[in-house]
Amino acid sequence: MENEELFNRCDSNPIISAKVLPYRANVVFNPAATILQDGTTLLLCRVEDQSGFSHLTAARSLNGIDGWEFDPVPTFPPDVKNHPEELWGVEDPRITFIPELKKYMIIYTAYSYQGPVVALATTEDFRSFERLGSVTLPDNKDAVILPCRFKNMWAMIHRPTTYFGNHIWMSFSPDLIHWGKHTLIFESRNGGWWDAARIGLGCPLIETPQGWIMIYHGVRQTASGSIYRLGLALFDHEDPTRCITRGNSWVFGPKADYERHGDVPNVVFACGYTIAPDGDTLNLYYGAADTCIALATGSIKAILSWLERNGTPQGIIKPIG
Ligand code: BMA
Repeated sequence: MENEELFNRCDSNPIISAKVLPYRANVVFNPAATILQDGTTLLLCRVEDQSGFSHLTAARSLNGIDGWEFDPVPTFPPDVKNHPEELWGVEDPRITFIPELKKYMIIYTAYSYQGPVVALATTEDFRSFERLGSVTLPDNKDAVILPCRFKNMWAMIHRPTTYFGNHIWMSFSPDLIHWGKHTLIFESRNGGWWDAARIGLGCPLIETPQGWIMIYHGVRQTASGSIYRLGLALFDHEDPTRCITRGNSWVFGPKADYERHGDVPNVVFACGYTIAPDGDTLNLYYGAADTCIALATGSIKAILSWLERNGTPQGIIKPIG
């Protein structure tokens, strides 16, 4: 195991906190991220109000670090009348631009009366949205749609909670509404591992010639609560159900004060990144302690090389000791 920092925290962290929002809220965290056609960085932030429910609000910045302009009112509030599954709010969005549809797909957690479900919406401009509704049963969250079809089917990664734990699955659909061919692709580990208590997808997968990089969160349960950290894995480019290699150690965990202290201490939770024009620099936007938004930068090349040196090649899914 190497003592190498793959991600560097931005000096102006945390870059967004509730006090800079244009309206009163408790916390702002776990944003989705994308670069718009004019080069603006857009974050779709999860904002929790003082009822405890979350909605999504867009923030735009020219440099992706400061000068954030927020929509004056919630951009994507729960629509309980038409979508009862959003009763207790909408949380943790991820954005994928789908070239075939020429639209952004937003995939988010709808907090229903029966628990969290995965829901989809599309947009062209982050001002008007078309909801496709819920696409899973509860409990399910931490989902993303891949940007292209595989053998003519759309692919979705998600994290159902079952009697056997919290593992990552992939499902397929001809129309983005009806999903099947459910395949277990990535398991939480056992015993003393840092990612033994629970895992879930973090950001949309990162496409590289070597395969799809997954940034996922792993949870350790301790006497004083959970610790959320980030780990890495690589999936086959043609068959994204096949994990090629999995990093052994976490690569980013709570260290800074704003990650250690907040509404939920000891949490780094990434739902989005942007890639700089050099095609390599990764700007990772993450929620810190469920309270604010921070930024760390990394390099895709460095991630791939780290995985080669610090990963365990994965075969078919089998119990991990
Ligand atoms: C997860 C999600 C995240 C949250 C994390 C830590 O289950 O609900 O929204 O950041 O827990 O509290």
